[in-house]
Amino acid sequence: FYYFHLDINDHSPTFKKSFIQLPIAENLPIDYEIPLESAVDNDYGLFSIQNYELYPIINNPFVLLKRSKPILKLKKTLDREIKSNYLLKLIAYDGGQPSLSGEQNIEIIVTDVNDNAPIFDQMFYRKSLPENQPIDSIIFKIHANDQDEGENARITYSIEDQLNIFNINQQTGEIYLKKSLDYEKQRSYSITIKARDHGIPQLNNYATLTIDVTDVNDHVPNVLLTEVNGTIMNNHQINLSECISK
Ligand SMILES: [Ca+2]
Ligand SMILES: [Ca+2]
Ligand SMILES: [Ca+2]
Ligand SMILES: [Ca+2]
Repeated sequence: FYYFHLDINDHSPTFKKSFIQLPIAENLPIDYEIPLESAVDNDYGLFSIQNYELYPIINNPFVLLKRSKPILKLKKTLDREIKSNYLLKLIAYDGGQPSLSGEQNIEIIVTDVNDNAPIFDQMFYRKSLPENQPIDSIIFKIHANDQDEGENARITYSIEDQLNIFNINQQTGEIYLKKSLDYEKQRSYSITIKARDHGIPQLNNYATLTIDVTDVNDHVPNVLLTEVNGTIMNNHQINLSECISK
């Protein structure tokens, strides 16, 4: 009993780990509680741990609940797309005069949830194409952006319509002409393009591409010859074989 009165505050509160990382999904509900490990102080009574504090005070989505052990409680919704990590400091104090303390740094890593659908740069696109546009040529490139990360942001493009006249590269969004156009048959096409991500569940969005087919002069050989003759005569000598091959 004599020794009890002689106890001095010769131990500081100590955390088992001075730094911990806590991965937490961005859709964690408000008031969710995350229990933390208590610090240890080998002194008795008041000289043992009396209090915890959590920093920073502002710009911290968590508050500290002080029960028998410290608990983080979420008070603001998280959004990984805005802020993906928080550096917090938990300090344990004993009741000595002056009090001794120990601290633990906590990195909150906000992990991604698929909460954003791909967004096209535009909802409506328009493109003019001559009716003699070569098959398999790239006629357009469409682009959508997804703010999530990893698979949640990986986009696959597809053409929804069954026209079978256009093809799309699922990864790049490049659109190809698959069949020849004919101004006399159809002057305009409207295709719906879907962008989906690879999250669970998948999210998607749509855009519309309107293609206007433009008329091309039927007398193509005459036009070409005139151009070839004109160009070459204005420059150097006439290459007869080139003229004939056209
Ligand atoms: Ca102590
Ligand atoms: Ca989010
Ligand atoms: Ca997200
Ligand atoms: Ca997404």
